[in-house]
Amino acid sequence: MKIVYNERHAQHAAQKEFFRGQLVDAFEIPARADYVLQALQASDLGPFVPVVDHGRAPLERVHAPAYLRFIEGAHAEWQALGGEGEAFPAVWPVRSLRSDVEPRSFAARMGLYSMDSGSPLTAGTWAAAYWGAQASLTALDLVLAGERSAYCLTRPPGHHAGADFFGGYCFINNAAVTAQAARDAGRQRVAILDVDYHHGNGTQAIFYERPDVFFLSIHGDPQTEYPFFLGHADERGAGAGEGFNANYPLPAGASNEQWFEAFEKALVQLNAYAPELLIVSLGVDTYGGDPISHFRLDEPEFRRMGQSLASLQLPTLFLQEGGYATAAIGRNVQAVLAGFASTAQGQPGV
Ligand code: SP5
Ligand code: ZN
Repeated sequence: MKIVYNERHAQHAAQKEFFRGQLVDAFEIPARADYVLQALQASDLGPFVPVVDHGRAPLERVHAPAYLRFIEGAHAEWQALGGEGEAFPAVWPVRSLRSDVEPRSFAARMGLYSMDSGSPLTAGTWAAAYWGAQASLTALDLVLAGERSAYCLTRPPGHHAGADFFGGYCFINNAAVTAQAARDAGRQRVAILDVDYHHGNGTQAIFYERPDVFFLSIHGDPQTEYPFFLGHADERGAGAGEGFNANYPLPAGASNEQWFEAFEKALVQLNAYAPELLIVSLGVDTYGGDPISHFRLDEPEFRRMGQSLASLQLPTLFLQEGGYATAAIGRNVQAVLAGFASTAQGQPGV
């Protein structure tokens, strides 16, 4: 399986994040990708393919240009105001407040363009996120050119980022950018399967009213789990997109049996849609040892996940999302990819 690695990921290196009103050590750190890189280099997966710059246009097909400009310049603005270290938002235009006017205040724009205070914005955030999207687009190119699958090793992750806001450690929504690029390249139906522990609220919202990109997600119940405000089972799409969004929220602490029961239902739905491309938002924070999540998957389950995905017989693009048990992420990602790669083409689908 060809692998595209965002070598610039470490430019996004936050020290701290807010949690319960305190600054705690950041969870979404460069070592995450370093461990995956080591595991994949030591495996017989690969080869690694260099990143190709596709420019800004594919990002602007999903994200508001004003939002992208803001992210690009935000840390410099923060520094010019005397800010030190990473920048955090502290005020948001909720409900009766206006979000249609962009204030001049930097603090106000940080809130306008974000959903939480847990996503530190650093000097290198734009570069890491921009090149992460480029790495994702490069991996997409491989699959569009006929590769059975490709994996993009990147951070920061993407699935919480909306058309015009960051949050949940995410700034550019790589799954959405690649799904739109696949549509623009002529693929008629694209499915995005999000297996990260957290609901991919950004991806869901971007395609919620569209039938051409089917979003399916298995995640911790938003009643108790981040991102809290989206990801319920009754969110099935709207307008022309009605029926093309599927959420499988599971209680925190759900068993592996519960997880695979939901996963297999999602695969049946996905298969019935007959997409021309499958994009997997591959978070491995479903691992039992993850420090911020509450499912219980382990190496055999990650392998089984990859095998089941291969049985769909679809061109498949894997994009790295979450996973915070730093030392185990490499092993867990490798198990998914190896499970996929070891499952021969031509086996019956689900
Ligand atoms: C892409 C992704 O997985 N984003 C997850 C964002 C989660 N944000 C909330 C983090 C809460 C941290 N909780 C710390 C618990 C320490 N015991
Ligand atoms: Zn997650």
